[in-house]
Amino acid sequence: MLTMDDIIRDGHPALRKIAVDVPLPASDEDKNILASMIEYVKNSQNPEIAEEYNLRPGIGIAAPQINVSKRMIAVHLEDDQGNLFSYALFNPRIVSHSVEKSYLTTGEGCLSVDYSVPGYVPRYARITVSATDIVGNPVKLRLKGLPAIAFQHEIDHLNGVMFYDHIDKNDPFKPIENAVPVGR
Ligand code: K3U
Ligand code: NI
Repeated sequence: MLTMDDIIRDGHPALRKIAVDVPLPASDEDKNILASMIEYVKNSQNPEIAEEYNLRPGIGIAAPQINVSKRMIAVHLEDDQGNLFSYALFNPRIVSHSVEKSYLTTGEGCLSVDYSVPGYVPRYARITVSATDIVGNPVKLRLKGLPAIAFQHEIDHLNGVMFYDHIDKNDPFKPIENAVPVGR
């Protein structure tokens, strides 16, 4: 199982690389890596397991964060209405997005960043994501709210982008135009 020892930290060059597409159908090795990623996220949200293995809680993870520069992400979270979004995906792509923006009122964190970087991170309010799931089925997701923000955070990791890259350096809490706030 993955632990925090497997997660590379800010400053590691792999976090700034563009990850490559996973050849499909996925190999058993890639499927096993992706399965271990969703397992990490689930385990990290289980207080007993998280304490026993010293896991920092997360709502998602991307393969570059475990030094695997391939396009794989896992997301496991509940939205504000209690709907579960649990996905382990190969080659996710944002195929369309709203003009309207959104941002988390609390700002964002990252398992690869051991300090807090305060500020608003502008995101698209609504996105459509195409991908392939772990058993090889095509997936198309229409997302808004926290799930949309989490997917954008994880897909950014595949492109070598960190959440703090989006924060205005001179005015981190500058109001974001045409944006809906998202709480959690
Ligand atoms: O946001 C976090 C959280 C953890 C438990 C409950 C509720 C929230 C922790 S940071 C996190 O989950 C990152 C994980 C990363 F860096 F590996 F991708 C993902 C994320 C954080 C904030 C907004 C969107 C995505
Ligand atoms: Ni992150």
